[in-house]
Amino acid sequence: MKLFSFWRSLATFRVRIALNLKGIMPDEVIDIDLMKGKQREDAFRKVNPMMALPALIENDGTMLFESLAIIEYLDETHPQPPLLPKEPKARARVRGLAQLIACDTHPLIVPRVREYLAHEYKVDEAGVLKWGHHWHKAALTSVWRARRPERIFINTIWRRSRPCAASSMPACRTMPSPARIRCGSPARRRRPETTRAQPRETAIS
Ligand SMILES: N[C@@H](CCC(=O)N[C@@H](CS)C(=O)NCC(=O)O)C(=O)O
Repeated sequence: MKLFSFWRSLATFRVRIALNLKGIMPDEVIDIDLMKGKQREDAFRKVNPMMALPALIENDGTMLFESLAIIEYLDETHPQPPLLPKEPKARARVRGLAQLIACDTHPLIVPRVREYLAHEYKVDEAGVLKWGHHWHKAALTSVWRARRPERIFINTIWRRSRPCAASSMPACRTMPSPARIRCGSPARRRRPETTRAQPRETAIS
């Protein structure tokens, strides 16, 4: 099994998490440098015509792309431990939460979209960053509001991504904290703009 990957690829992280949970180690991990546009080279276009990561080639040569499709394939071929709950409503909820990120949010902030905004519409770097933060925040706020059984898990993730001067992921510093959402008084709790760490660069694609 070969996995086409890049450290900055959010969609590849989805697959890497599933591989890890299943205890599957790909025979080869091939780096496709998104920052150098390697995803658009002929060799990779033959693997994924959409020119996006992740992609996976099975031992018989079958080429797979789209993170959720790959994750479903891994779950079907390696059923233990299962990635979805048994009960149909719970399964639909988990799929809904996954699609909220993978289908409704992430596609808005991938390199090809950010580059299109910059080149075709002449949006400057700060504008592109603002675009990314807007969609990340909208998605994470929706996931937070949709939480129910997943509450403990999301709480943990959220706490780790609370504003923190030491954070290496600037995008996380601008997320609303659960406390702000709960008490519904963002203005009172927010530090003045000038004292907050300013975002530099989004760390993921
Ligand atoms: N819906 C796809 C998204 C794939 C995607 O856009 N991946 C990003 C990296 S996270 C990419 O390779 N983008 C290349 C580009 O935008 O040029 C999936 O979930 O696999």
